[in-house]
Amino acid sequence: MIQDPKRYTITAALPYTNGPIHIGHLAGVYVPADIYSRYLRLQQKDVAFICGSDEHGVAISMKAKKEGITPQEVIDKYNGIIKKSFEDFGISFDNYSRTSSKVHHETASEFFKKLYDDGKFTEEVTEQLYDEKAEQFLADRFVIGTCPKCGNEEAYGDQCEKCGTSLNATDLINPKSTITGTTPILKSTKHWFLPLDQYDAFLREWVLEGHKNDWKPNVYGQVKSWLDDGLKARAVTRDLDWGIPVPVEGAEGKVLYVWFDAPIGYISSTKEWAAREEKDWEPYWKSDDTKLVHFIGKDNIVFHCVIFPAMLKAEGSYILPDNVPANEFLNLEGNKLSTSKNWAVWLHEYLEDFPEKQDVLRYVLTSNAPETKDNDFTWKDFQARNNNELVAIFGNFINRVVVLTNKYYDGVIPEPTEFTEVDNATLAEMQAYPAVIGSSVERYRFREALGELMNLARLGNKYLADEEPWKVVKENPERVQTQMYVALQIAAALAILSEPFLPFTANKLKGILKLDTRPDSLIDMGIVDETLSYNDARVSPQNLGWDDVTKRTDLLSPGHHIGAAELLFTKIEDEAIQQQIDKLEATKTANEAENKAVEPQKELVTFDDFTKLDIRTGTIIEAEKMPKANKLLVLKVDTGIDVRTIVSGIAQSFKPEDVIGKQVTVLVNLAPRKLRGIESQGMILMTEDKTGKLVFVNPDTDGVGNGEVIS
Ligand code: B3M
Ligand code: ZN
Repeated sequence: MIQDPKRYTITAALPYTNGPIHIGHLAGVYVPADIYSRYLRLQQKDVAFICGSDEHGVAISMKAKKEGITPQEVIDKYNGIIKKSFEDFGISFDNYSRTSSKVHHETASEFFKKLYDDGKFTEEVTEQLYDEKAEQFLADRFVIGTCPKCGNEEAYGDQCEKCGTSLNATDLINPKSTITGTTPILKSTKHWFLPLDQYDAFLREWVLEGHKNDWKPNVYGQVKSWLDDGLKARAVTRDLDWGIPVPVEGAEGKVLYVWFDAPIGYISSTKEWAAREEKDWEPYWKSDDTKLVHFIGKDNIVFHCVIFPAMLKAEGSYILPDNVPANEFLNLEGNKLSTSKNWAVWLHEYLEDFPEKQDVLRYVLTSNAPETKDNDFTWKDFQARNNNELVAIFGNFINRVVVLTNKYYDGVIPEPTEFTEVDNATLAEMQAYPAVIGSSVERYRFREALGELMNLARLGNKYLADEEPWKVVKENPERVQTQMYVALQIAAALAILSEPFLPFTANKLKGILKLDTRPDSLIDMGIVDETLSYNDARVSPQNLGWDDVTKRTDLLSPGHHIGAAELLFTKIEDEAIQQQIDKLEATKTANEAENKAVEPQKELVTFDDFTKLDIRTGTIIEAEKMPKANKLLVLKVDTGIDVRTIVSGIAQSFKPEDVIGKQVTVLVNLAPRKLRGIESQGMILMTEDKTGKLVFVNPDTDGVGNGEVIS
């Protein structure tokens, strides 16, 4: 683990631009990466927080085929949606690029060419899967089959997402083309391979020895199992029409494998950023005093801990990641998040339903982050954490402090009188929090870190509850000056220390406390006169940093003027949550309907068998519920032959009054049978709609009378 780095390159997995992003992306990758980057900046560190859209690969081509548009149109559409979602949720990248950019095509091509010229690839003509109907080779997500390692029947040609194993398409058992559904044949084609097996010793030394104490067990364990399974050469080119053309002779129609080019996207995005900032990009990727950290989800571990490091090692001039703190998966209401099944909370939709509540989602996803195991997001928990923690603890404390300061002192920070032991102990406890929270953040334990931040708010609430300034103020107003002064320091500490986790709240709170107000606005307010220079003015220093909470007990100094009270958080009511749960229920029903298996055909009957059935048109003329039977209706049906009683199991789909007058199809020569003592003489033919609801099978021609034979 690198000690005392001079700069930090923090990368977050490049999202595929084949769809919008959801809470799983935020929880798994982007909120943790943002917390870590914001924390480092508050330590005045030199940070490059890098990301961008991953715009090549089969996933993009499949989406284009599905939507009937070009891959370029797909990536332009979703690059914009994704970029905006990150901005909306305060994910503070220093640069967000895209792998369709010129700088990336150049960077990735140069990288490939260097390895090619240095003889780091093997060139092989191999048998690859080919779809004769679609007339194209099948790789990655163009082919699906059974994973040879775990038996997952929906493994892709390059990876099994269930066990994480990286695969070559020809490893799949019973492969099927996802383009035409046909079974592919094998056809010869030339590709360039990275002989991963030659990096086994390097990877064992670098990871299994070098990072056995500082990499997360879920990451370390996966890398160890790959190495123990034995690394195989891996194709780094593909027969595809969408991607970065292979920059060597004899490679017409071939592109770089998306997982070869995408991680290089971190480098090209850094280059783009450095050019804009007039900095040199190379130290961020080539200096040994740079700390490189990759934030990813667990399905990307093999690419970031085995394949990309082998590529960097082969190229020879790059540093290696100091850590890859991959998170596990977040589930939604007990089921795996799924873009294809629309089983997700999409970020752009969340903000429509919960405007201004970005931090509530950041808070809940961090509190429930799948840091060591898969975890579940439920709307009830979302509501509980907002109401019982953010509103009741954090928001309530701030509101009381600000209301009382305005009530007792017109918003001006009071001069403290003497400090009691409790006062000093409380301030000392507050001053310990930057180190406590920082220690968790530096070990990538963001749930723990956020829990400690909330303990600081609890400290403030306890202090006020124990000191009761609202009672003391009558007899001993001098005492209350100190009590409120102490409470206000904790409020200021929360404004500073919450910024990595809850940036919108931190800004709002700094605004209420006027923590980063320019002195000129204080002069406007007449709090300090114009003769005072900024340094003399008794105003809180601007841009208070993380460590100021440890160094000072006058984050808000006497005479400083805070603003009016404003709620930081508001309660979320049951209706808003029920609406989300109903939305998911509707998605589940639609999915079930879409995936509803068609009943298999019954055994054959003869024409004679069929002619025995006497099926007629009829009309329901009376209907009532069967007493003590919640599924049955007792109907009077005019069959054209007679009016008869038929008992029908439709009471859970129809009210009696809704079926009277309805024309129906009746099997009239079904032997009568007694149901709950009532003789039923026939059967009304029904079926189910997509949602599983019962519907009548009706003759669709108007004017058909009762008793007409249906044959
Ligand atoms: N586009 C994310 C995914 O597998 C993938 C990450 C690339 S990071 C270089 O969904
Ligand atoms: Zn598997």
